[in-house]
Amino acid sequence: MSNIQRLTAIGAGLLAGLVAGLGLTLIQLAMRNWWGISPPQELIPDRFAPTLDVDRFIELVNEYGYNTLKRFGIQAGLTGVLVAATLIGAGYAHVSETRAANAGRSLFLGTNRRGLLFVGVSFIALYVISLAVLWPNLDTNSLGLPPSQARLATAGGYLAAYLSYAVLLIATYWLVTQWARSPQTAMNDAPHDTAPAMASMPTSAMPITRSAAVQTSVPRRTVLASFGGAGIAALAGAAFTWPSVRLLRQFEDDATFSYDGRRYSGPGIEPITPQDKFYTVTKNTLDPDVDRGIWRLEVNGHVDTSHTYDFEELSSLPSVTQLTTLMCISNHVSAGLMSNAEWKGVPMADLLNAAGVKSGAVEVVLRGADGYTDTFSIDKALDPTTLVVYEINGEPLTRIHGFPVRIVVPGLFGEKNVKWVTGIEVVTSDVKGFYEQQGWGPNFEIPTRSDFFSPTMNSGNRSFREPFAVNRPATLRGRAYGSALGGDPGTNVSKVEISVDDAQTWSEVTQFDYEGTELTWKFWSYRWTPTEPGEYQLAIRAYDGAGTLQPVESLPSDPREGTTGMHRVRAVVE
Ligand SMILES: Nc1nc2c(c(=O)[nH]1)N[C@H]1C(S)=C(S)[C@@H](COP(=O)(O)O)O[C@H]1N2
Ligand SMILES: [Mo]
Repeated sequence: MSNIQRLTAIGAGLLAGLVAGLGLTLIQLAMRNWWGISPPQELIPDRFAPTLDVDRFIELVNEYGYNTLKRFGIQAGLTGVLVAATLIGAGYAHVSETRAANAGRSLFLGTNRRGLLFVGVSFIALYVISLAVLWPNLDTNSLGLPPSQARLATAGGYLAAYLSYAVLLIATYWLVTQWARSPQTAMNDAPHDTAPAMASMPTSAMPITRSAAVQTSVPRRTVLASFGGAGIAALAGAAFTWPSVRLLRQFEDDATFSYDGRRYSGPGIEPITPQDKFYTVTKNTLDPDVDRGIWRLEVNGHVDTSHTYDFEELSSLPSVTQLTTLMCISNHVSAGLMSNAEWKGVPMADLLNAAGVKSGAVEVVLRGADGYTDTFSIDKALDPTTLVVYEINGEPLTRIHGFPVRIVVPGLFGEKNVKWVTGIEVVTSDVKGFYEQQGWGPNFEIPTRSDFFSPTMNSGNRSFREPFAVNRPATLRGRAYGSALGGDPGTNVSKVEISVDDAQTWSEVTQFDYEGTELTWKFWSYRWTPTEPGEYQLAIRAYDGAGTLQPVESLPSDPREGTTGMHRVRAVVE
């Protein structure tokens, strides 16, 4: 085989691999769409994000933003799969076209034993590696299949997808090389046509092998014809590209980029956050779109009797409604990754008691349809305020807030409030959830905090936008949230104090526009009448129900307590 023929073959292999890779991507996107099966391109970032060290993770998020990291993860995954698919195509061409391989008889679609072996080994290796590496994440299913079924669905889906790739690769390569041969030589050649007659001959005695046939044709024609083949392959590629691009565009519209990190803050905020304004955080690039009919909740692990609930059974159990404030651990002082709502659902304790928690239980592990996991202690799980909820402010949860069912666990950071929950497993050891593995924690209790939200501040909430007027009363307003550690019984925030002289002297705030409950924030207001023009440094601080002062020292982002500190705002009086 001449060098030019070898190069032509490798080129055909690359092309066939790329086309088959695009086909694979298309099949994966379709499976994601129809059956909720997350492809490796989506699970690999999920698999490795938790292995990042917490400080590195905070650094990366601060530098690039979560959305950029997600985009990078998905793009790297999509590109990686296409590159791998293309290289396997080249490998297939190389192995198929060696003299030894061509000396054997053709099996079907121009394959020979060596070529088939190469595809088979690549297929098995990729499949086994995918399952082994992604094992912890295979229980992801965006339609809401419970973990045990989701794992089977994903394993089956990968099998089908990889097999499709193998068949596409062989077929496309055959198409390209078939075309690359001139009509006459293709007729003389076609080893698969003549093979039956020669099957009984020793291979070495075969008069015409495929490479021999190619060699007998005029090389220039072969090269020209292979351009024709390339054209056909390019057309086939385009046929895959078009729907792929369409699906990718739909993916972009659907992706979480537009709402991940949505905040709720500013002078207009209400004590109870409307669902469509509720702050939003998700690890996902594409959130689950759970089908309530398919969705199930498995309660299992260290219990007497496991049970799987469907939505109807869960929502027909005795329910409670409860006001609860949620806050993300990445919320900055006075920022808006915090909201309050009225939740309706079933106490987790009812489900656990029905299952019968065995002695020795330590934690519950919660799983979401997106493969997210988090944990808290069995005591917290059995606390009557820890809920498995399906309504917020009297409406079903929307997709982005965990439809159809999520966890609400008062006093613990947002990440413990697992959305799209499909599994509650009782365990006897200290298991680590998605972010916990990075090194966050161990307490996850929202510390007592307070801030100003009105009047309007400049970005960063460090100064008021408009000057205040001498001797004219102004109303300052803000929030206060007390740690669940204090305040039992009674309200969590026992006192709020304000300073207008740079934290030198403090006055108690006595007006509360929203008292809330022991599980929620409060809204406070304060009439301030400055008597002298000048610059003022205002500050606010709160005490929890046990009378403990909030953390006042500024911690930019602490893996244990999140961002803490006292909110200080500059005011100009004219
Ligand atoms: N399944 C699942 N649950 C999840 C998350 C997630 O990515 N997946 N993010 C968590 C984080 S970090 C926060 S702060 C809250 C945010 O809930 P919200 O978007 O409804 O406000 O959900 C938590 N629950
Ligand atoms: Mo969060």
